[in-house]
Amino acid sequence: MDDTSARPIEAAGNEIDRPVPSPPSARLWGSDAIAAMLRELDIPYVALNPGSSYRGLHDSVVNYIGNTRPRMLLCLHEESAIALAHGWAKVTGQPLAVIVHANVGLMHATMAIFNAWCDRVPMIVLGATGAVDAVRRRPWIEWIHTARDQGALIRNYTKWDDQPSSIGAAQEALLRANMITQTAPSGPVYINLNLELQEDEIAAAPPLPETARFSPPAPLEPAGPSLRAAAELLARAERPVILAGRCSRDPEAWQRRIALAEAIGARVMTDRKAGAAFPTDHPLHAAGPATALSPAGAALAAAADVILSLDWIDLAGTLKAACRGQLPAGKVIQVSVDQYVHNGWSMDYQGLPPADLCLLADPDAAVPALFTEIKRLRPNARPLPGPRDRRGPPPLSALETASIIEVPLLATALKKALAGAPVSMIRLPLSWGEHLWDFRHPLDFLGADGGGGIGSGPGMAVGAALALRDSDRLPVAVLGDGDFLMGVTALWTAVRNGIPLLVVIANNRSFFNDELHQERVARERGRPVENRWIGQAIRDPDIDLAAMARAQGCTGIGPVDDPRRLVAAFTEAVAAVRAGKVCVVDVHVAAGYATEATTAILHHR
Ligand SMILES: Cc1ncc(C[n+]2csc(CCOP(=O)(O)OP(=O)(O)O)c2C)c(N)n1
Ligand SMILES: [Mg+2]
Repeated sequence: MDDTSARPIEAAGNEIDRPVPSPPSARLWGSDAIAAMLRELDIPYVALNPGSSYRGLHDSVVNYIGNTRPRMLLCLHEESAIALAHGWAKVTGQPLAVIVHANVGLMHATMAIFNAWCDRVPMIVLGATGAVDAVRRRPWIEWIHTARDQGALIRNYTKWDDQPSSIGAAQEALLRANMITQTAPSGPVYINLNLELQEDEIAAAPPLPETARFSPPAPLEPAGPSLRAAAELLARAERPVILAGRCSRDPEAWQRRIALAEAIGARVMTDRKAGAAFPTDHPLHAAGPATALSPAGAALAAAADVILSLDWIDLAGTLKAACRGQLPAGKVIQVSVDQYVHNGWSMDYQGLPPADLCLLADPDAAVPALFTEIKRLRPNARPLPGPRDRRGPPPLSALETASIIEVPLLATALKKALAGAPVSMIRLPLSWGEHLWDFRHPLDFLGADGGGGIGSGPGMAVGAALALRDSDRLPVAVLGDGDFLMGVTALWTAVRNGIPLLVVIANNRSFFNDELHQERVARERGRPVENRWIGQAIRDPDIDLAAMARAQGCTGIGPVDDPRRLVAAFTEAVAAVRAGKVCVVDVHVAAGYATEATTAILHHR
């Protein structure tokens, strides 16, 4: 499906953590049968942080299935384990397995699971609980780590959870989990394995189900009157706009989106909350990728006669802002299956968008069907507009004259150091402007964290870099210092497992996003904006972020605060990553966001 899929997933770095073989024995335990079923799902890795509640399953993964497919990836925090699976899924569209300890491990994992839920990515989370039978519970600790309904902790932001009470039920639960998590809209699923189920001896391994007969369903292609009506609207449109939201990493689907836009001459907007969905340097690309539409993008959406949303995140809010609170004048076509997972707890479903036509389909399935119908109605495409004047990063000479590193200069120096080599931008910080980098392939940019939960950056970067390890792309994550500090120990897993990765820290020594919020409040209340940094700045002492990286075996460079040193620092970093290292460059940047983001926070646009 993408340029990593053809390569074997088991590659460099996988020779580590080989267990010595167990002596031959006819004895079996429940967790052996569960591990055997897990192996049938053919998932390459299981990210975990250990815990006694799943010591049975842990033993079976190591000693019964030999720590291969899945192979363990030890993480230093459960949030990192989930974030790693999240990053992996953003590249591959496929689930990894994660195991977390009873109660407390799952509690640590919750924010990351919420991020994965909001980002609609698949993953299979396994957990455990102390003995359900109270008579068998070890004193104290096993009582603390047993809950009546552990799944309740995360039920509001998972697609499904279960606590099977037999081996047969556990097998079925794993098959069902695998199907549900991969059916769009994707989302995390959770299976809680109680201690007895894992640790009771069993007479024989039950037969394994035929996994192929329990595959996730193929996405439905839209057809019939709604499809024809949508195609007619689009074929006749004079000023069509496409809002290209949550789309896949499939290069063929990418090409089909371009063909659709060209067939009707639609102006296309992209979103930085989602991965790259349309080439930013295409003449029809009109705005983004940004968190909110730029004024020019908003004007186009307001003036459009037909708006096609390809699973655009927060369509209602976007249209409301673009049309200054009014309903859009143009017809709206919504292509999304997202409503299948909307529930009463989480408002991540956003406002209710006006939709004159709804195609309950995944964008990848809907675009070819729409294209075929449109071509029938309107065989001749409109001429493309001239190339757009995209600003791009400041020129190299700016590094010579600047006295301080503004965030756009990171792009300038990175571009120079990469010298045209293909990269995947795994993550970009809030301070990154939409004009700084072009995306020409679905793996050029992977989007954001889904749930806005800070601390996911390092873990997601490791998971994405693992999925990109055998591709020709250099994985780059540009992270805020706050995000980095909350998840920094995720990097150890990358070093341990030989996963090359470049992390650039846009280190403004602050949780700066919230300085802007304090400024806004101060302005509203006529109070001193000079105080906005109090309770926000991460200074005195400044933290040596490169040393935190080095302490875990990464190459750590910085802090770099001289603009003239930036290209050399990035060149050294790129060479380190090419040599297989995890490299962190701590860059002291000036506090400040791109104009659009600043305006959005200060003026609530
Ligand atoms: C878990 C969590 N805690 C707090 C917040 C609120 N928050 C949003 S952005 C942000 C600042 C992030 O700091 P950093 O990563 O350094 O980025 P910067 O804004 O400085 O560019 C905070 C604290 C959050 N979104 N998630
Ligand atoms: Mg910061």
